[in-house]
Amino acid sequence: MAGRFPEGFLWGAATASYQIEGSPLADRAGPSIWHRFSHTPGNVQEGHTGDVACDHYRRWREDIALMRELGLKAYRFSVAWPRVLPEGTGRVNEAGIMFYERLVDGLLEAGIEPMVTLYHWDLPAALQDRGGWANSEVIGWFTGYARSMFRRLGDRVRLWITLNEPWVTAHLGYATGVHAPGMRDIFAAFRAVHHQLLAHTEVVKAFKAEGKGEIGIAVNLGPQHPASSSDADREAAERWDAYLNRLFLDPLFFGKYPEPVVDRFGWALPEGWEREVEKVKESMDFVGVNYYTRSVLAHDPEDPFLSARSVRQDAPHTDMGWEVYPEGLYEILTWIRDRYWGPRIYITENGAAFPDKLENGRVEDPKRVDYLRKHFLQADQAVGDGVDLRGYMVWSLMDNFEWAFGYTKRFGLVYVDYSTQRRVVKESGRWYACIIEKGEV
Ligand code: IFM
Repeated sequence: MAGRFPEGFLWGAATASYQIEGSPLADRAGPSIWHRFSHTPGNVQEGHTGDVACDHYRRWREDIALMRELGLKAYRFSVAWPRVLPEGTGRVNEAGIMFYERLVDGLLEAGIEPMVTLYHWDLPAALQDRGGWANSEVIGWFTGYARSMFRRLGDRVRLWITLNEPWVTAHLGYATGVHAPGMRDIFAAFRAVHHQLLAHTEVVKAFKAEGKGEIGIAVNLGPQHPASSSDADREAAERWDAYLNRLFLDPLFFGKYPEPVVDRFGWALPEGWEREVEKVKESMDFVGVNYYTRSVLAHDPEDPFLSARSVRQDAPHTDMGWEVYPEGLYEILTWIRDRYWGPRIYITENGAAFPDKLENGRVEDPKRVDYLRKHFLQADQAVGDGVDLRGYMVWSLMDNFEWAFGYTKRFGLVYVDYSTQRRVVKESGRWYACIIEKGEV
């Protein structure tokens, strides 16, 4: 099977600020919730922090050269809000914003289209002290910050993403506490859902009033399959589907929260929410899809959360313990096409972690090549079946700080030797460069 992607298809790679930049407090930047969280013992594997990461804050020129070597057409990165506004609101920190201005100019000079994510999890710690995403004031804070970014970069950046994986922010950050800010409060998690939806919408409105280009959201999605044909397993899978896949997209397209989620948590929608959520409908230009795997679910009354447990399949898994399931990408893309009337889509993340080794100056990673090839083919099939797919950002450009796993998981097309900061293009990176050049899988 071979696939040809449309002319102008945006092949790229993605990263995020806290995961690669390092120097989190440089040039008067404020601390983020991830700075605080990673410096609290017990939160991140092996006590790793983002203090140095890939040192991209200082090596960004070298990293643009690497992107050129790979032939990337686009590069998705995020802005660290506390570099631009150390306290989260107020006056812009010139040195912080200049870093991103230089990065964007460098990308454009190299012929690489920047795709900018405004929020990829590094909230200014000062705003967490005021409740973070659980406080409705965050809508105004986020809009103010976004306006500053549009004003400074809007003349050069065409592609914008408001929030990365808002479900992860709410679920892992506020419900299970595995991510910053480390809260375990399901009601705070729902407030974080609601406020992210409203903040996203306000920012889209601000963009439409002033900006040129396209703006969307990046959501993490994956098929939720039942482990058997029993009604109980089917319902367990439906609950997860509503909670993971539809929690943001249903409000954004239909102006309504998915019923199974509301029912499950005995969640009487707070006063005014039903009315507010109606207004978040259909405001953006595209859906960004972050796809990694699927889940297979069985009903489990012991599970306190959604009465469901995930059943491991007899199939290859990545180093994250995630099943390799390329068909799921086709399933998700065509599901979006059918359920939400065929919106424009970018794959804003897809990739795999494997325990790569640097040997004799080379990194052979055939499993990643195989993973990517199979996913590209599924994407191609979806394009053939009418999905309006415009681009594909591989996660990740280079190995980086994988949140609670620290540096123990390697997702990069480029290997990073953290003891020297040497970068080595992996076999998968070379292979990807050939695909981009030919425009064919
Ligand atoms: O590293 C993360 C990224 O920050 C968000 N999406 C999933 C990736 C792999 O876990």
